[in-house]
Amino acid sequence: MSRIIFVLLATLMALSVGAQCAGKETIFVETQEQRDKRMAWWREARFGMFIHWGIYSVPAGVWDGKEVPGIGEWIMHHAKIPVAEYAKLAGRFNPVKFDAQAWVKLAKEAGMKYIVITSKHHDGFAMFRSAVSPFNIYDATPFKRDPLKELAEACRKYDIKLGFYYSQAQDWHHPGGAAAGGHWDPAQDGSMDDYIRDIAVPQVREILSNYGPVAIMWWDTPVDMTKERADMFLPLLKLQPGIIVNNRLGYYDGDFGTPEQEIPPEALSTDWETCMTINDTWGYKSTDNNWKSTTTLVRNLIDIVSKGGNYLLNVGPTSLGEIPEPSVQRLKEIGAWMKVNGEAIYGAGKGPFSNVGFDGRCTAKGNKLYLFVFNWPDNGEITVPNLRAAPISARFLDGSPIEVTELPGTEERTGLAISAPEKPDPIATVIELTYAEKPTP
Ligand code: H79
Repeated sequence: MSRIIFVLLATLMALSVGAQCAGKETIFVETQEQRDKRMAWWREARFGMFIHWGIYSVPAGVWDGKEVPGIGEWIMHHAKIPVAEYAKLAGRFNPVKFDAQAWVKLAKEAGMKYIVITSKHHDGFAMFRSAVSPFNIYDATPFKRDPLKELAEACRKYDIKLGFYYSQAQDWHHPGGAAAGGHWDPAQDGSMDDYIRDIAVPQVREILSNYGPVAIMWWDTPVDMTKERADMFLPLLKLQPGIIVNNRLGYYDGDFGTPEQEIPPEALSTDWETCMTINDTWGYKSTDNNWKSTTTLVRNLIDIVSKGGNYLLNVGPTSLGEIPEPSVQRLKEIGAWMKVNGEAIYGAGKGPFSNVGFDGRCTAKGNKLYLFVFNWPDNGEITVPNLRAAPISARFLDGSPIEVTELPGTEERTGLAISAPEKPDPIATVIELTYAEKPTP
């Protein structure tokens, strides 16, 4: 029985991911040059912060005294909580410890270049002051502040790009909004077209009008989206010239693919961004302590950049407005590594080797290659696969003295042997190789 459920879930998941990628037309009409210009900052950035914050942080994964399995922001769906009952959580949401500058400074310290925050998740609760629906943080909570406004100001102050997540299709609160697997409360029933026209479209107009520059529009789970419904949102994008959109609006191709909780096995030739949690939940869950190690998180970032992608790493702040301490600690540790090695990440992409031949990865940027050694072999030396030319210089980014030996190669190709530094970085030691020209395999 449990196996059947598992297969069913796996199929549903595959379907939902498939639907997210089944783009048929591009959203923006532009030349390749215009597109490259629009995508330039995003391709350079490589590392961003995802923030899942909403009133689901009040129950924090526990309902009626029991832990509800699954991701925290889905608690309303998983526990089939009636709309009116879930809505009462707003009255208990008062995140007095929220400090937009502290969040932005933390992202910056981690080496992140952009932030994407949930402006409305599937539960239908707007985390901004909305004139469209009273079910929002300004009107329905004792907090009486607009965190998106404060975050937008802080992002401008610290030169961090800001994007908004908005659940355009699923809305379990407003009548007519979609719900994966169907509605569970008659209060959810209604016309989806009315919901799109009267709630989703005007709210997206608000977030694209009232908060200054919006760099990214991050749609999610296009349940029941059609071309006609997607078309309702397209004119709004003109409010933010240069905006970048993901591929989850429905029907349309976006600017980038969105592998969720996974890293593609091989490099992709299109733009893409892996979004991932630090523990197992997006929205805060008091019972989830399955934190990934800093080493895993940094190596994920390296793996992703070596395959030409971005890493959007999630934090789930509490109902008091605080980013959980285990996340803060890891982000600071990532930042310490990035401070030394960031130049091997920013603006870098896929390297020339199909297999580096050691336990690590390679990225490329202009005439430079960066080798990331995760674990040095027992003989204390890595060998680098042959390229057509030898580098003109080599260095460890941490400043350790370097010893490089050219290996006897063929006429056209030269291999290298590089010895480990005295104190290898247990996360990843980075070697920069500079060539006279862009190195080719
Ligand atoms: O916002 C985060 C998630 O809440 C959201 N996307 C990220 C960024 C997301 N929504 N849906 N999914 C991810 C995947 C869908 C999983 C499903 Fe299911 C499988 C929906 C129905 C079957 C998991 C199992 C959720 C409900 C049952």
